Amino acid sequence: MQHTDVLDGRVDGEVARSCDVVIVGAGFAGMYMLYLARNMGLTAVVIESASGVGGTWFWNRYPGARCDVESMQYSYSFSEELQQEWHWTERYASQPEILAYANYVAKKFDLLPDIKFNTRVTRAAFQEEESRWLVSTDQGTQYQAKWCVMATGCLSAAQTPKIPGLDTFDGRIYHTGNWPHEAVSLSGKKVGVLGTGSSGIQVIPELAAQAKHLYVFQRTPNFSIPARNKPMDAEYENSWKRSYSERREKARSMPAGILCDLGDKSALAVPAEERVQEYQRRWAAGGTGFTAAFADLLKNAESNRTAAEFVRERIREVVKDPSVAELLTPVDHPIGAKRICADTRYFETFNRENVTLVDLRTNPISEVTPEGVAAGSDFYELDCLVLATGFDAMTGALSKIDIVGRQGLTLKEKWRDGPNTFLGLMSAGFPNLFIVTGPGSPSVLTNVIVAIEDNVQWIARCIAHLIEVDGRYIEATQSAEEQWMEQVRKVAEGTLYTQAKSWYLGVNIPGKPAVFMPYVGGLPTYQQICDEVAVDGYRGFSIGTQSPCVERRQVNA
Ligand code: N01
Repeated sequence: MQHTDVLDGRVDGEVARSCDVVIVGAGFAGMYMLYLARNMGLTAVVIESASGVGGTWFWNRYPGARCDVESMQYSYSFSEELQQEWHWTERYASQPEILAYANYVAKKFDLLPDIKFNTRVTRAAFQEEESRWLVSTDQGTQYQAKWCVMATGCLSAAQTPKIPGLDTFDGRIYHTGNWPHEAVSLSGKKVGVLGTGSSGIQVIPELAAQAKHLYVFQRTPNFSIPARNKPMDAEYENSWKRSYSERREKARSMPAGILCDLGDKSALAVPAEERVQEYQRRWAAGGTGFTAAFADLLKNAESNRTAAEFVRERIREVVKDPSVAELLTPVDHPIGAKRICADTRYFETFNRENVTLVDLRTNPISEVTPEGVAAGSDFYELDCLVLATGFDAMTGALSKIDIVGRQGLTLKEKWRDGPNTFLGLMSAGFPNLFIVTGPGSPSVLTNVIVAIEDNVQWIARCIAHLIEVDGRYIEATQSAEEQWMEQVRKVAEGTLYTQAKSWYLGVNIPGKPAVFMPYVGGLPTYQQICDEVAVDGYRGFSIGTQSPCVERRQVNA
C-alpha cells in the first residue's frame, strides 16, 4: 500500500504532501471515501481535527446519546462481511457502541495509517494552473491533491448562543455536541440545561437521574415519540442478517433510505377511529416511524394536525402537573416539520421532584452571572450548565474553513445568501471539490449512512470517469446549480417543512440566511437524478482536459 507521506513535493517553497485525494473529516463519510479511493488505487489522506474516527459520534458523548435509526440499518452496507460479523446489542445503538463500530471499521479496513488526527484544516485553495487543491492545516502542514472531498458532516459545528455573561459563569459549562471525554459527575449538583431539541430530550432524563436538582430552560417545546429502545432480539438480528442485501435494497427505495412501515393513505381518508388506532400502534411500537403513519402528514396541514393532537394528548396524559404539561406541549409547528425526536422517559422526567421546567418564552434569560442564570424575575443558582443548543447545520463546518475556488472566489462569499450546489455535491466556481451530503442533498432527512454511501460512490465513480477521459477538472455549471436549487426550494415549499423555525432552514443561527437546505424529494428520486446525470456524461457539469485558467486564456486569446 502506498501511503501519502512518501509523496512529498514542494509548493511555494513549502513542503506539501502530495496525493490524489485529500479528504476532510474521518466520520462515516470520510472513512468510506478513503476506503473507496484506496480500492481505486489512488493515494489519499484524511485530515481530522479529533483524536479518533467517528465524526459526530466522536464528539456527542453526552449521557443518553443514541441513534434514532435502528442499529440494523444505521451501519455501512458496502461490506457483506462487515454487516454479518458486527453485532449490535440494542434496537437503537448508543453513542459508545456506534463509536466502537467506527473504530472497528477503521481497523478492519486498515484506514488509520492514512488519517492525520488532531489536525484541523484551516484553508483549501484551488490552484488554477495545476488544477490542484492546496489544503493547509493548523499544524502547519500542507497537502496538495487533485481532488478534495469535504466529508465534514451536517451536524458537526456546535452552536453556543451569545448570552450576556455566559463567560462569567463560575461553574463548568458543557455542550452536548462537544462533551468531555472524562467522566462528568453531576451528583449532588444543581444543574441547568438549555435546549430541548433531540440532544436536550436525550440528555435531560439522564441528568435528572444524577443531579440534585435539574432546571430545564425551554424556549420551544418539541414533539417526541418514545423510542422504546430494548436489547437486540436475536431472532430479529438473524432475520436481518439472513437477507441483509435485499433489505438494504428495499431501504434504498424508501424516501428516507430507511426500511419502514410507510403508510400510503391520507390521514383524512380513514375514519377517525382507525386513524387513532394507527397512531396508537405506532406510539406503542416506538421510534420516529410514527410520522410515517400516513402518506400526507408532512404535506397536508389538516392531516398533520391529527397526528400532532394525538401526541399532545399523550403528553398531557404522562405529565402530572397540567401547567407543566401545557408548557411541554408543542403548538407552534407541524409535527415532523422540525426533526422529530425519539426519547426514553423524557416527558416522565418532568414528574420528578428534582426537575423544574423554566419557560423562557415568558421568562427570557436576561443574563448569566458567576452564580447562575437570571430568567424573568427569577434567579437560578447553578453548579453547572449544559448547553444542548444545537449546530450550525449543513454549512457550519464548511464555513469554518477558508475555501477559495477559481479566481479567488471564497465559498463563504458565494454562499452569503444561502448555500448553492448542484445536487449537494459540487458548487460552481470550485472545481474538483466534492461535498458529501452537502446542502441541496437529502442528507439529514435520511438514514445518513445510506446517503453518505450513495454520495461517496457517486464521487468515486466521477473520479474514475475523469481519470478515464483524462479530465483535469470537473465543475458544476452555474445554470445547473441554479436550476437545482430552484428545484430544492420548490419541493420544500410543497411540504410543511418550511412552517417550522428549524435548523433545516438555518434560522437557529443568528444572521444565517433562511434557506431550506436539504432536498425533500426523497432519496430514491435524488439518487436516480444523480445516476442519470452521470450516465448522461455528467450533464450539468463541465469537464476540462486543461486547467480552467489555460482554457480561459485560450477563450480570451
Ligand atoms: O439541536 P436543535 P440538537 N436560548 O437545534 C435551544 C441530530 N441529533 O442538538 O427551538 C434558548 O434541534 C433551541 O430552542 P428553539 C438531529 O438531527 C440526533 O438538539 O430555538 N434556547 C432548541 O430547543 C437533531 O435535530 C440525535 O427555541 C436556545 C435547542 O436549543 C439535530 O442533531 C440526537 C438558544 C437546540 O435544538 C440537532 O439537535 C441528537 C438560546 N439562545 C441530535 N439557542 C439522534 O440521533 C438554542 N436554543 C437521536
